[in-house]
Amino acid sequence: MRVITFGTFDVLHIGHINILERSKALGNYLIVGVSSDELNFSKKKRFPVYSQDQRIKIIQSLKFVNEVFIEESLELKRHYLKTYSANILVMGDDWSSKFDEFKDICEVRYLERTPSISTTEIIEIVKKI
Ligand code: C2G
Repeated sequence: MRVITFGTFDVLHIGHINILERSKALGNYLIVGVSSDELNFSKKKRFPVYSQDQRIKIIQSLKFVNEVFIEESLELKRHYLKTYSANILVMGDDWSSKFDEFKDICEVRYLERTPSISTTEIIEIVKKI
């Protein structure tokens, strides 16, 4: 089974590792769409701390990740799901119901987020040090 997931994965933390590990466990081939710097800027009005090349290299080096590509646009989900022949789309439950429209071409699963950690929180903590 080919599993696909998407994310920014900026300032990699245990919540990212947990969801990638659990995603892989749902199948045997894990594909990760890492959002581009431009996509982040358009969504959040700031660039990620780590550049897209760094984020891609980090995600590629994880043992449970098989393939990585750049997610250029949120509007291209269906295209990516088809291009990578995904059987299962996984996202954290902060995205609950947001991708249900793709249930016609693959299974859509929302996994529980790891509590009490996020990139934004890490940035705030580091700022205070
Ligand atoms: N995540 C998690 N637990 C946390 C933090 C994040 O399970 N404590 C999950 C999110 O739910 C998401 C993945 O880790 O599924 C990546 O999170 P982000 O890097 O914050 O990605 P996001 O900005 O949600 O980008 O097309 C969708 C976007 O590209 C998703």
